[in-house]
Amino acid sequence: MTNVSTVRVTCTHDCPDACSTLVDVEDGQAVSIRADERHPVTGRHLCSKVDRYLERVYDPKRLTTPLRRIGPKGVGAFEAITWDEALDEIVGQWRQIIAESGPEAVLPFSYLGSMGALSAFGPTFALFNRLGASQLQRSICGGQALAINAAMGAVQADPELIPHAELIICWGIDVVSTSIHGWDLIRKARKNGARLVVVDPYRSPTAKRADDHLALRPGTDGALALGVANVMIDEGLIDQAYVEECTSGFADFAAEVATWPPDRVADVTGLVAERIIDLARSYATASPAAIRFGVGMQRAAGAGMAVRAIQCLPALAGHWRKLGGGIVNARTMPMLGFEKMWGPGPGTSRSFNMIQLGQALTDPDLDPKVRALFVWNSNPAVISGDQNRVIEGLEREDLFTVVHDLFVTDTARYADIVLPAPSMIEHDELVGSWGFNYVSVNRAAIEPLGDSKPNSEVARLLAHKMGFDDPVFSMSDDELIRYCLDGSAAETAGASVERLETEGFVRVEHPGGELPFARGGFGGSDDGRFEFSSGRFDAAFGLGRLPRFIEPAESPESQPDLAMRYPLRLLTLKRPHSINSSYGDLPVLRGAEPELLIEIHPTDAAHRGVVDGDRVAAGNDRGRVEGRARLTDAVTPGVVAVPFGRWLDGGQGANALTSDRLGDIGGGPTFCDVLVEVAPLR
Ligand SMILES: Nc1nc2c(c(=O)[nH]1)N[C@H]1C(S)=C(S)[C@@H](COP(=O)(O)OP(=O)(O)OC[C@H]3O[C@@H](n4cnc5c(=O)[nH]c(N)nc54)[C@H](O)[C@@H]3O)O[C@H]1N2
Ligand SMILES: Nc1nc2c(c(=O)[nH]1)N[C@H]1C(S)=C(S)[C@@H](COP(=O)(O)OP(=O)(O)OC[C@H]3O[C@@H](n4cnc5c(=O)[nH]c(N)nc54)[C@H](O)[C@@H]3O)O[C@H]1N2
Ligand SMILES: [Mo]
Repeated sequence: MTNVSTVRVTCTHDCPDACSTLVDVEDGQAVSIRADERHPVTGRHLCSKVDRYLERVYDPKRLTTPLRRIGPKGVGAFEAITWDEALDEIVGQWRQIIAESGPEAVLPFSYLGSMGALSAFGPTFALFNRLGASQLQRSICGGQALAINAAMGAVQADPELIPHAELIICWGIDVVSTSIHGWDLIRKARKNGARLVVVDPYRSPTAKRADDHLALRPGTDGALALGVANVMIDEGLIDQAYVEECTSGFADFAAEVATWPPDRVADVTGLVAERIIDLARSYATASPAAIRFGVGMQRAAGAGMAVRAIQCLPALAGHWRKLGGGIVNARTMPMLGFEKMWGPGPGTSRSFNMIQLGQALTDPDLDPKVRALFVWNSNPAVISGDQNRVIEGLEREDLFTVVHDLFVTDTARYADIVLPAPSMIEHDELVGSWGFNYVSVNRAAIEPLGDSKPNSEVARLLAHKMGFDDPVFSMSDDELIRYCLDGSAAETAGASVERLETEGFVRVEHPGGELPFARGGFGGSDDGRFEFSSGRFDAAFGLGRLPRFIEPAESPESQPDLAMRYPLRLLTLKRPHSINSSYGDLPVLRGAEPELLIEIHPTDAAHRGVVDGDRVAAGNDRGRVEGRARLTDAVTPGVVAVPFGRWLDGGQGANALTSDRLGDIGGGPTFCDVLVEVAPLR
């Protein structure tokens, strides 16, 4: 008789939706994965990637044993070894490096390959804290808004209320591709009569479906937001009572905003003045309007200030008074209490921004040099800024690199030791979300493939080999889940272990309820007023009290000399059929996009003698990417789009073109604030 069961697993991909899935298992083998319809956000369908997730689980290239490098770095020649051999080698190397150079010569590197609490923020942090290793600043993804919200209190309402909105602005977010269940909510709103406006330099799948698409120049969102405020104030379209009762600093803000009339905004953004005026009028008069701003707009030098300016708009219009109004987003991850797992706290203040890994590995003046790199949950050879510098660092013969992953990624090719990791259906996990108000506990649906071990287990094994006996290293995954939740904000909000065990997922109340700011209640100020002018903001970021426009770091306006050689603005775009680089080598993505396509406007192509389908290279002083030209008006003249997240077997991807320059706030990236030139390859 076959043994059949169904196990509920919350998706741990780095995605706002955090879907609830049902995995059918026969005799220890997962045979299908489908949506758990009970979950209000997941509803009836999964995304195009997770629909085919079992292909990822059982892909023939999945790692099943630890590996040791036997060829030159980057080639990807390895031999299988046992866990004991791998752990001995790692601990032996670390001990020697620490004895010679001190523990800061060790650098942990991770992001959200799995966003489970144990995998992403678990005992691995305690391990490196205990070692006294260098710290990593993890601000590559929306670091700007994260920092502002940390300093000023989160300015957001429950995204599940979107269907109540009359107007929705998707601002630098491609919901159709990156949060398909967020799109379901927008579709509901549109059925109720809502209009959708998309602010995006690219005609994304979301923009294609919008009532109105404002294709502004990359990195000019701050100017657009100030322009919208200008028109609203000028035309008397603000909610006077809300401004008086629930905000402060309006007069100073109005004075700053007065310097941004539509004509000036048009000059900076490339939009026509009338459309800016229209946007302001429809935004102000909708009852209410919701803004969903994305991570996509947080990749330019002034993106932090743009977020700050956007946050001013609902306060001006009083949209916070009504269900579905304001800025919609949610974040339950920080409610899970994972800091408890971090043990003694950092042993050093030396810290590197993950966007600048290339510098950290190649800077000749660093003392001590980074001599050991431990990578889990991330693929820095593809996802970090200035790829060529990252590769130069990874190629160093005197760098001891360990990579823990499910596959031999482009980063793992440079590793001395590779460790096999399980997929999300193979281990227990506590999962929050960065888009909706849910928390869940996963139980393994199948045994880990081969000898693969979850991140938490690898941390325990390495800690024990190092002789560390902190209690956190003796807790099983189940104990860690209970330990995290105990006394956490998630538990207080209803997500007890007992409920999670029986119900699978629990909706936690949005902080502040359905109308968090209807009468003030903003976190950053003592009196709960929204601060148009803010001493706290200035104290936190040193950028003054008011929002203002910070221009792109690389643009024809800000760097005319550079633009003589590299006149085109670059967008690096995520793929619908991948999650960052995680499906980079799988048929799901390769089938959908057999080739790397470089999208260019027909006018720019004609100037360069490029016709559709030509082999071309996009390049600048940092590097170049080769692909096939796709002539399209999805980009405006002067803009080029390159896909992000493919593996190129050690070749170069979108980040060969990007810089590792940090943006204005929170150490965020500037990956769409880049100049390039495109030339035919003949
Ligand atoms: N299918 C899929 N889903 C994903 C991911 C994935 O890789 N694939 N990644 C996940 C992750 S980690 C994240 S952070 C989210 C990100 O999801 P989103 O927030 O949607 O971000 P992106 O898809 O990076 O970019 C969205 C849009 O921003 C635009 N954009 C670029 N620069 C600017 C600018 O200066 N101003 C404005 N207004 N728009 C700009 C781009 O043209 C793009 O269409 O998606 C998550 N979901
Ligand atoms: N140019 C440019 N660069 C970008 C972006 C962009 O839009 N343009 N987007 C940025 C953003 S928003 C983000 S979030 C980052 C994403 O950067 P990363 O978080 O590094 O994302 P991935 O490339 O998906 O790499 C995650 C890796 O973790 C592995 N993994 C999955 N589960 C586990 C597990 O349980 N254990 C271990 N050990 N490994 C696991 C996966 O197989 C995969 O190889 O990239 C950033 N870089
Ligand atoms: Mo991200």
